[in-house]
Amino acid sequence: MEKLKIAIQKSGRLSEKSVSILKEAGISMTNGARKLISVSGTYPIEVLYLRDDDIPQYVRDKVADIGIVGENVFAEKGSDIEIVERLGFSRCRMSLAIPKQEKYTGPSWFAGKKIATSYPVILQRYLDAHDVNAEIHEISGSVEIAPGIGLAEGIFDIVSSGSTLISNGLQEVEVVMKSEAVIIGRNDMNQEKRALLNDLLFRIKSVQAATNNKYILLNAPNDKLDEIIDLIPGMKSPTVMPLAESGWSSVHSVLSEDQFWQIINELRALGAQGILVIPIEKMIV
Ligand code: PRT
Ligand code: ZN
Repeated sequence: MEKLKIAIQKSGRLSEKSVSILKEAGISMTNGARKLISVSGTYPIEVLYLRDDDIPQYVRDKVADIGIVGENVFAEKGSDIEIVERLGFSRCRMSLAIPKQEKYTGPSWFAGKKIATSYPVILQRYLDAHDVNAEIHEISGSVEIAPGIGLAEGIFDIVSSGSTLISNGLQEVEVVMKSEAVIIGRNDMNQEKRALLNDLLFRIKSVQAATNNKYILLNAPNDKLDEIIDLIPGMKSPTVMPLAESGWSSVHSVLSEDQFWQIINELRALGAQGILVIPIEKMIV
């Protein structure tokens, strides 16, 4: 039987989440010890633990069928492969930054200047799109110190909170791309692997839907029932049951995390009481 080979980061910012996504999808690894390869007793899958930068190449070369990387790594090294699913974690952005005392005048500020980065492909694409001729100085780590030691006039790097830039006396001047963890793959997988991948994606989406939603129970005065039901339409429609006390009903539904606080306030304003909110483990829509 075919196995789906998935490459994930061996150790770094993506590792823990990558392992837990597989685990929540019901795929547990026989040796959690992070060898090069581990197999699952519960699913026809083989996991390869690699440096994130190498994953696109391994997928392109068919050593792995799919991989989990930051979108930034996909944009830099992912030619001939594609994003099959967005995972929504490890969000960050790729930005240009310059010393804070400099006055930024737009992308043309970089004309004729030296920019240090570990992402020359994405940067060159950006410079070309803005018709700017700058010199790219490729370095593999600690990009943020380059201006301070006179190696470059600006940098292009990953930014998350922005505190690394600030502590190095830099200001963020352009956000070139936003990034999140993604599953990458080839489009020429055989039917059996494609079926395994679709099943894995189905499981991952069910877990994601569940974490993005909450189960809600509340008591509603019957004269406000219609308005309350409009606020929490649920997956199909809410369950409504009469309470022992006349004039009241119990309403059960599903509520998305993003709308949560706003809707809770509206429900209270309509007289809803005894609101209980419960996490959902898996959700099949
Ligand atoms: O060893 P390996 O090559 O596998 O790992 P790596 O060191 O190349 O990657 P790793 O584990 O650091 O990051 C993996 C992925 O996490 C990246 O490719 C991004 O997609 C994503 N990610 C999310 C980040 C950050 N947030 C982040 N903040 N990657 C790096 N950073 C760095 C950033 O470069 C900055 O220097 O963290 C520093 C702190 O950021 P601030 O802005 O919060 O100060
Ligand atoms: Zn890396």
